[in-house]
Amino acid sequence: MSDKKIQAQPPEKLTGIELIDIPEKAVGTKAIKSALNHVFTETGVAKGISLLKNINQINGFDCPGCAWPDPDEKRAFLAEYCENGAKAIAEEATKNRVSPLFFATHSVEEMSEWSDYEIGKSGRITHPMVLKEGSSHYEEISWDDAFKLIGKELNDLDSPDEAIFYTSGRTSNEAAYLYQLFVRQFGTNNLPDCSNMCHESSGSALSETLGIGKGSVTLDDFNHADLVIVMGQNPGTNHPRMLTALSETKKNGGKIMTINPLPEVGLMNYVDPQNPLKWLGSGQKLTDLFLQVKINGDVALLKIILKLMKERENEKPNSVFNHQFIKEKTYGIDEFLEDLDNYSIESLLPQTGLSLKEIKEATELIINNDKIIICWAMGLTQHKNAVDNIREVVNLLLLKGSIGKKGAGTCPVRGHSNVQGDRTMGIWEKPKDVFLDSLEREFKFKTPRKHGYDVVAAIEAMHANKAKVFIGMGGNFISATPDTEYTADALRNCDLTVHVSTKLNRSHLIHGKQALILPCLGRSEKDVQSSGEQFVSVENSMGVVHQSKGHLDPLSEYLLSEPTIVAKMAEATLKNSIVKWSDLASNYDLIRDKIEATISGFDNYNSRVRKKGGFYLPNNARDNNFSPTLTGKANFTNNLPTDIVLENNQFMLMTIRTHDQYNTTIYGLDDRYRGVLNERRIVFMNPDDMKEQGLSKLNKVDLISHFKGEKRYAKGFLVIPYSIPKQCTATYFPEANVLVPIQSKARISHTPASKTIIITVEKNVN
Ligand SMILES: Nc1nc2c(c(=O)[nH]1)N[C@H]1C(S)=C(S)[C@@H](COP(=O)(O)OP(=O)(O)OC[C@H]3O[C@@H](n4cnc5c(=O)[nH]c(N)nc54)[C@H](O)[C@@H]3O)O[C@H]1N2
Ligand SMILES: Nc1nc2c(c(=O)[nH]1)N[C@H]1C(S)=C(S)[C@@H](COP(=O)(O)OP(=O)(O)OC[C@H]3O[C@@H](n4cnc5c(=O)[nH]c(N)nc54)[C@H](O)[C@@H]3O)O[C@H]1N2
Ligand SMILES: [Mo]
Repeated sequence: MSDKKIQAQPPEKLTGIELIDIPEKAVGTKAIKSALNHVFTETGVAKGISLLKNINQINGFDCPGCAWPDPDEKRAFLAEYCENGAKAIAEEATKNRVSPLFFATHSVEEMSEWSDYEIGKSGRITHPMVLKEGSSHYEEISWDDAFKLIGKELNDLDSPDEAIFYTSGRTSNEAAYLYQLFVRQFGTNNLPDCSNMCHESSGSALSETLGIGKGSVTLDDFNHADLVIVMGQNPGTNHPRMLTALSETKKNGGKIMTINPLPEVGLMNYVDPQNPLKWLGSGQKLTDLFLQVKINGDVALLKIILKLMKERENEKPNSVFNHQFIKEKTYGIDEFLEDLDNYSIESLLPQTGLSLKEIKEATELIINNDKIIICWAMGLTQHKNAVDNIREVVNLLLLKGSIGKKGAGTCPVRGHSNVQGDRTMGIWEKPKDVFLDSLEREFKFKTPRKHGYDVVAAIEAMHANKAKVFIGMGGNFISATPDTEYTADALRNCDLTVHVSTKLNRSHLIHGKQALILPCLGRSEKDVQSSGEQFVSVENSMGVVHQSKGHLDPLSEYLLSEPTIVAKMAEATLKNSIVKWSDLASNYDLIRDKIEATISGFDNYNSRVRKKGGFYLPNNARDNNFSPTLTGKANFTNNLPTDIVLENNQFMLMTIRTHDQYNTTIYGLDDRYRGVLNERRIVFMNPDDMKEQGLSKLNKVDLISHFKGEKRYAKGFLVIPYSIPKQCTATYFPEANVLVPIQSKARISHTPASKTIIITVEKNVN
């Protein structure tokens, strides 16, 4: 191998931008055309039709696109998938193969110079592969030898805490449960997961305030809500099936308020994909009130609303607050109301970028409606004060008594299709003692009690040579995590890096001394074990556990299922385990029996999961019971607005997704709903800011982030004037992850602050 470091950032190449008018509506004919195009090009027509027929059907497989729930019973053919769900399955069912010959032809260094789009389009990995120390190319390895290598490296460590076991959110309940069991028997709680970078802030805030780290609403609540507030979320792209639920809210007379720095097309106008007659019209107006807030201005905005609510309640008692609910169910109201007095509307207003008139209008909507749902995603969770954001959302709902009743409550919209289920299964670096106690009872071993590393701490540990083996159950660690160059050095420090993957990605190229790629079955594929054909189960964003069963033939005879891979890693590593690993991996009913025995809410798991639509897990907040919190009641909290003050010429940068990517998997180079085609290296800016900076449309610039005197560079981006508040900018991840400092993370949840990056924008002189 040459001495040159393999590059960890995507290459700087531009791809030939074309700007188009921003569409007026989401979904409709273009979306259907784009979906079918992707599916048929990637998979071929016959396979494509078979895939589309089975996605999200009762006996089919769970769409790997997102965690939005399906209707409990009624599901129409071609209905409960969406353009981006179709793209997700097309990626998995692609005709393209990454075979041993492919790896023999392309060195690691060569592949590292490809864009993420090119890497992903190479296709599905067909064989287990090893990169030996000092070698430039991956080569084939037998499964047995791969597991032996893992067992040896893990057992050679001075302490189990020197190993990191990452999980991405596609892993099924069955695989996740076995994985955490293996890791804990090995002796560590180092189980960081993608949730640490995603909804961890929601989990932290909701557990503290409501006693459950998950949302409280069900899909049916959208039929009954008076008002749905969508904050920091772009469902038109990332949860398109949610638009159907919002459309139902409107049909039933409810209103929708959107709080976002961008007027995201999907939230403005929408066309029902099930009603082709409407495809040609202008669509249904979804958002009634749009607040174009500044990035990270949400706590300030909510505080102004809360202050106005308090003012009105003082003027006209009983007109705003739900006193009975507050008295019976909550704790800390007085302190909370007092704390509001520490802030003045005048000082908060500039942080929001809004006019007081707009905020008053929003407040009226909140005052005049009782059944309120608040939905949110990454726009609230990826800031330094992200936990504050969500606790402030809870404060608002508590004042109105708008939780634990029909048509009202919290709705953190999850990303990965089983990220919520993985946590329920114990994929967590901070497990609760009750859970560990039950593992000990069932499996007769001493569980580790010391909390493990989350994502950021895991990177820091590898960087400091405190961790030396990295195993990734799915995901694309190098591209999903912050501070790309720092994280790359961390991974390079390892003795062994292992990835259980379906598709080639950049994490295979930024490796430890030795590296393994273990290819596994995808969701859409048949999983046949010695006891017969298996299915797995997953939990959606609203706590419904249901089955998922693939129908396609596996693309290669060498693929193993995730549960099998975990079982074999365990057998190769653990010496005194009483767990019958191979029995569990050959019959997933046996895994579900163990889940039932150790995790509450899974009674009669095997029979209930076989019922149409699955079953709901218990949810105390939904039941209006907040006893699991420390005070035994729902807690009001005092929260902090942003403390970031931008200097002259500095901008706030948020890193978001295009309409053509799934996290680090790049489906295509378009962001159709924002009018950008064939280019990812762009930065959206306010036209007045551009003028002040002397920048014109499509000027090439470098983005430089500033953190505690350190500078980080992402070079070669094209400026696009866009409807975005002043001093706010946006670009895409993973390209911009290099700008996120490893230490820039949310308080409490430690989620990387990838939506509050302080940057300057400089003309690119090359
Ligand atoms: N097709 C597709 N579907 C996906 C994914 C995908 O990549 N592609 N990813 C999945 C995953 S893992 C997740 S977590 C979800 C992500 O779903 P989203 O959270 O919708 O994804 P982002 O693109 O990060 O969009 C964040 C939104 O928040 C807004 N925003 C940013 N900062 C702020 C702020 O400070 N305040 C407010 N109010 N708004 C802000 C942005 O303008 C943007 O509209 O989607 C899931 N579904
Ligand atoms: N700057 C910035 N960074 C972010 C975010 C952001 O908004 N801004 N968002 C964050 C969020 S919300 C998340 S969730 C993370 C996502 O982080 P990850 O979950 O780590 O990343 P993905 O891109 O979803 O992982 C894609 C890879 O998963 C593998 N894969 C796909 N399906 C399967 C399967 O069925 N089994 C297995 N074993 N592997 C499979 C494929 O090899 C594919 O390359 O990124 C985070 N990073
Ligand atoms: Mo996510």
